[in-house]
Order: sequence, then structure tokens, then C-alpha cells
Amino acid sequence: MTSSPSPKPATTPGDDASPRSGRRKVLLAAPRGYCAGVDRAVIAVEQALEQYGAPVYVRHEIVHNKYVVKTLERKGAIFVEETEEVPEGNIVIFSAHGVAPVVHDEAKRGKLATIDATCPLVTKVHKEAVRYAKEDYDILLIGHEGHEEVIGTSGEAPEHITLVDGPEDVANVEVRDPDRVVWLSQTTLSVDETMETVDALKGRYPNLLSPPSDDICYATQNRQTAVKQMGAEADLVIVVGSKNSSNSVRLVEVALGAGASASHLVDGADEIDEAWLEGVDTVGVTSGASVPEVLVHGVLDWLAERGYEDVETLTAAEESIAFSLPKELRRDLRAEAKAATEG
Ligand code: 0O3
Ligand code: SF4
Repeated sequence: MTSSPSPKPATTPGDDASPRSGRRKVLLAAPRGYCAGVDRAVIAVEQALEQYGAPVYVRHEIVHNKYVVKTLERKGAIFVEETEEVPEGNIVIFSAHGVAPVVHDEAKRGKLATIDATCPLVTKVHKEAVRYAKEDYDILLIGHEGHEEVIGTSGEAPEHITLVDGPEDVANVEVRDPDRVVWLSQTTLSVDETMETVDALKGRYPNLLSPPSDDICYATQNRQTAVKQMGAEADLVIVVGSKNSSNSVRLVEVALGAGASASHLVDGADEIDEAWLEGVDTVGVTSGASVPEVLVHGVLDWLAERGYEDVETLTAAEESIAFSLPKELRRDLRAEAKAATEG
């Protein structure tokens, strides 16, 4: 996963930056970029285009990254916000963030073939919601209002779920029975802020039940651990990611909280402002879970051109998780292979 840009001589633009000691260095976070759920979702769209041909419709951005969406559009994917926008009889892929059960019903009504690219770790939270609703708990879902994942999870049991959008929202919560309450969360939240919210909830509901395992996923946690270490050492932390990517935005916040003097979210090298480098010796670089590595390479090359050629990898965790493709694609691939051997 780690790599260095091709070394390039320092050029004039970097000289304007006047670093403090002249020892310019890049700290590169590991892990960073694609998680297993994003990898699977992006491959699912590519595979669907190959298997069924263009166009293939995708409900919502498959992952929250501009570059990924544009690249898939060029290959023949059509992104829509509502299922009703997909013409009858077509294929629609549901994004990695998951959908509410009503969306599956809409697709059935529209006679659409569906491919569900919801990350299995988001599905796990959906299943928890269904289970606790069946057991008649009030579910406090910690998450960001309006975020696609929260809309999908809430849709599993709308009458049982109350959204809690951060510690400041805890005072607004109302439940039926304070002794029958459980909290769940969006997968891409700040670990520290979520724990603050949980502590505040426990202050109000001492018997609050916790989810059986972490809802904030391994990838979110690992990327935050790495950027936290980086924030303590870097003057500036550049996070590669799109503005609507919750997990990427959290990385900027965590970097600042860990002590970085500045941190900025950029979609790519073209969004970096030369002025950010003023007085900066150490630049931290990381990327959100929906960000292809090519965009990080662009940033490293841009920095190398300005004298930040020395790249040191800061490894916070090793990752080896991978998910199999959505079952609908695997089923059709198997059928195709069978037909080929029989024919
Ligand atoms: O949930 P978030 O806005 O961070 O979404 P991204 O940027 O597409 O990253 C992938 C995360 C995901 C699909 C839900 O966990
Ligand atoms: Fe799945 Fe976590 Fe990636 Fe979201 S960030 S797609 S939950 S692995």
C-alpha cells in the first residue's frame, strides 16, 4: 500500500514556502485510502458494466468520491438519486452506504434488477437495528443527519430509531423506557466524539445497552489512529477526499485535534494552496476510505516538486480484510461460466 513519488528536484515554487529548518519531509499514513467495502463496491460497478454492458444505473454515488464517480460515468454508469429515475427493466446498483427496505420495494415496483453493493459492515448495523427493534428497544442511532448511511439504517425500523447527532444532541433525546435503550452508530464517525456522545447518553440512561461489536468499522478506526499519530508530528496534514465523504472529513478533525497546526481536505493536488506550505517542515498525507491511491500519488508528486521528497510511512495498523462481490454478480458469473462450459 505504501509508495513514494518519483524523486524530483526542488523547484522555485517551493522556495517561496520558506520552511523553518529546511528539512522538508512527508509523513504518509498507513493505512489510508480504499477500505474493503469501497473496493468491493467500485469493482461491483465495473464488473456489472462488463457483465451486462452499459448503461448500468447506480443509486446515489457508489462511494463519496468525485474522481471515482466521474471515472465510472465515463465507463457507462449513470448515477441517480432516486430509484424512480431508473427506467423500467434496467439494472440498479445500491451504493456502499446501504439503503432502507423501502428502496428495495421501489426497485421491485419498477421491475428493476438490483445489485446490492452495501458494505457488509453497514449491513451488520442494519441487522442490529432490526434485532433490537424486534426486542422492542428504543434505538439511539449516533450519526450525521441526512447522511445516506443513516437514512438507510433508520429505514430498517423508523418507529424505533432516534437519531443522535453528536454530544450536543443528547439533551433532546426522548425514550419510552430508560431501561430498554440501546445505541448503534454510523460506521464512519469520529471514535472519540462518538464515545463522548455515548458517555453523555449513559449519564441520562445508566442502563444503556451497547452494540455487540463496534459499529464504527475497522477502516474508519485505523485511518483515525494513523492520522492522530501524524497530527502530533506534522505541521500540516493534507487529507485527500471529497467534501461529502464523512470519514474523510473526520480525518481533518482528528488531525487538528491531535495537534496539527493546519489540516485541509482536497480532492486532489490541484486543490492544494501553495501558501499552506509556508513555514512547514513536515507535511502529513492521508486519504479517506473512498479515495483511489492515484490521487494520493498526485499529492506526493506535487509535494516532491516543492522539495518534500523525503517520504516516511507512518504505519498504525495492518489491514487484510476483503469482501466477496455482491451475491447477484457472483450468481450471474457462475451461470455464465456454466453456460460457457455446457455450450
Ligand atoms: O460514509 P462516508 O461519507 O464516509 O462514505 P465514503 O466516503 O463513500 O466512504 C465509504 C464509507 C461507506 C460506504 C459507508 O461506511
Ligand atoms: Fe465498509 Fe467501513 Fe469501508 Fe464503510 S468505511 S465501506 S463500513 S469498510
